[in-house]
Parts: sequence; structure tokens; C-alpha cells
Amino acid sequence: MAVMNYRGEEMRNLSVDGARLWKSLMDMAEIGATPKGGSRRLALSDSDRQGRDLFVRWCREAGCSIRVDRMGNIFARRPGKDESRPPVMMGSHLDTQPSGGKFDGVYGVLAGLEVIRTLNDHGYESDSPVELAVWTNEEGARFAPSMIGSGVFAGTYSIEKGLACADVDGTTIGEELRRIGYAGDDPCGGRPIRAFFEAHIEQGPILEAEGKTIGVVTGAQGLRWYDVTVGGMDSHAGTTPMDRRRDAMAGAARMLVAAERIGKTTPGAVTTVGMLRVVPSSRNVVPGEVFFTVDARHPDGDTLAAMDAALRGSFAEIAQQADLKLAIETVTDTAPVVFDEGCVDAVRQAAEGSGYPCRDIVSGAGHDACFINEVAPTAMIFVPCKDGISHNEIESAAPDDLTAGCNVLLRVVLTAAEW
Ligand code: HGY
Ligand code: MN
Ligand code: MN
Repeated sequence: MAVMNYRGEEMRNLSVDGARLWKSLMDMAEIGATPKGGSRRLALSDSDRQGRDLFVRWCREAGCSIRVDRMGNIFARRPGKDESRPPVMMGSHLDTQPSGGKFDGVYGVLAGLEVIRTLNDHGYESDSPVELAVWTNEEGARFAPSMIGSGVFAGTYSIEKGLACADVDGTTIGEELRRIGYAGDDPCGGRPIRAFFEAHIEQGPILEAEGKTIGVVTGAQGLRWYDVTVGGMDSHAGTTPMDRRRDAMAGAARMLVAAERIGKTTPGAVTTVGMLRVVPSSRNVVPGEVFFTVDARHPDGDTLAAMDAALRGSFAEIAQQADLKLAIETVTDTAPVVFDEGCVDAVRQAAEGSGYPCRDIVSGAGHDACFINEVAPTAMIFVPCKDGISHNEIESAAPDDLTAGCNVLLRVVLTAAEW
């Protein structure tokens, strides 16, 4: 079906302004810029607030109205001919890892802004309203679990749980939302969304290695996050014989090796220990307590469950042999996701119709789209990133690829807005 603007131009033959998109990305990257060229905008920090404020200003300049819900999720709305229709939504996140890159999350947000700016340039009024979302705390680097803003919106987590999430200093999401001025009044979720599309860098090596410009994301692998505490006994490093120690560090070290072994010996799996804290952390005290995290992922739910059993069994055996206490808390447990066939097909047709080399792909990373998929027909659009590197200051993507992904986003939004 042709999608014509007031000048009779077929909207889907138009292109976004790639230079304007790139400039927005670089302007946003100046907020929380790190020495090696990355970004540090931890969720609800002052730099996250600055990024949010810049986003809100740009959206208002583009004629959008702004709403903020109780989880601090921001929604910029471009009106449609029929305001009673559920909106077609785009979006992603502005928060970053502590030493993150300039494109993870930000690309999906600013590609959505570029789509809105392009619709404005061509005076195109869609039947359905179009909304652009910024989801709170996608990364989970400061507050766990990750994707908490979209998770509450989708009803996976309660608003009480969401607002009570605390960082290592005990500061909660609720307190920080109030401090930075993003404690909105709108209920979080519970309203119809016609379709949700998230553009994102792949954060892996496949598209680049195969020379593909667009990843048609059919789903995402499952993931589980664990908080593990190993309890031993503080004792003197010089006077405590080796056979009389309850060394929490030595026990935790064997558990870390076991976690890596499970990742390496389970085809298609990944396991990561990303955080480690030692108490009392003194060079001449045998550690009495060690805290560490495990991130375990697999595309198949049953295999992920088997990995869970293997991790728990290995850790328990190590603790028992070394006379150590063990506590394992599951912080996140999200099953593998399959996106909406109609939305995935719209992405594939938009990519093929635009002449971009594309392939189906399952996301190795978690995304807000994984939760929004619970409450709205959802799909994602991937573009390559250099050497597949992400969650690293050197994260990089080619302007032409970013423009191509944004053109696909424009075309699927135009299609869905007429559904
Ligand atoms: O952890 C993830 O997969 C995402 O980058 N938050
Ligand atoms: Mn992301
Ligand atoms: Mn990320």
C-alpha cells in the first residue's frame, strides 16, 4: 500500500538525513564523554539527567508532546490524524555502562528522533500517533535488574519493586528519579501500543563478518543474573596454617573457574563474572567474605535451566568441600524471546525493499524490546558495529549503516502507522 505525503511523494522512497542523525549522536556523546571516546551516563546520574534533558528539548523542538511515567520512562508523542488509535512506538535507552560506547541504546533513541524529524520535513501526517520512548535503567549497571523501566511497563515487575531497586550505596531508583526531576505522574504501562520497534547496534560480530547491513531480529536469548555470596572466616595471613583456613577468596576463585567451564562446555552458552567484592580486602587477612555476580545466557530455555542447575551444583560442592557458607540469589530470569512475526516481516520487507543486504538474527544481548514484546507486537532492527565490540569505550559504527537502519525504522513505522 502506497504511503503518500501531501506532495504525493511515496514516503517509503524517502531517506532520513544521515548527517543530522550522526550529529545528534555526536552531540549526545559529549554528555558523559570518557577519555577513550566512550560514554558514561549511569542510570539516573547527573549525566543521565543531562542526556534526558537534551532529548526532551530536541523532541519539543520537533513538535512532540512529552510525558514521563512513574518509572521515569519518557514518551515523546507526535500526533496522528486519529488520536484515538494506539501509538506506533520506537525507542531504546540513554543510560550506559560505566565505560560504555556512543551507540548502545542511544542509536535507537536518536534514530527514532530522526524518523520524527523526517516525517516533519515531509509534512507527513500518519493515521496513528507515533511515540518515541526512553526506557529507564536498561543497562542494569547501577541498579539491578536491567531493563527495569520497560520491565515495569510490561508488568513483569511491580512499580514498588522498580522504585525500590537500590544501587551499592543503597540509593533507590525512586529517590534518584525525584532528585533528577524525572519522577513522572503517569502510570507505568497499562495502555495499548500498536507496535514497538527498537533499532540497535548488534553488539556482536555476525553482521559485519557476513557483510550484512541490516539484522532482522527474530528474538533474543534468555538470560539469568545471580548474586553470589561466599562466607568463610577472616584470619591472619601469616599465622593461619593452610589446612585451618576458611578462605572465601580461594573458594570463590574455584567457583569462577566453574562458571567459565560451564559457559565453555555448553554449546551456544555464555557465562560472565562481571563484579567481585572482597571483605575485608586487606592484603594480610584471609578473606572472610566474597561477593560476585554471574551473567548466564543461552538461546534455549531448557539449556539455560540446565546451566542453572550446573552452576548451583558446582558452587555447592566447592563450598561444602571448603567448609564455606554459600548464598545464591537469582536477580534476573528472562526466558528466550520470539518477536512478533508481523513486525519481523515488516522489518524484513523494509530492509529488502530498500536494497539493504540483510539476514535474520537472534539477539545475544537483552533489550527493552524483550519486555515490551510482552504487551505489544514488537521487533528490532540491528546494524553492524566495528569488530562486534560493545560495552566498551571503543564501540564504533559506520554512519552509512546507522542511516540504513534508520531508513528501515522509518519505513516500518510508516507501515505500522497505517495498520
Ligand atoms: O546486558 C545486556 O544484554 C544489555 O546490554 N543490557
Ligand atoms: Mn542496549
Ligand atoms: Mn548495553
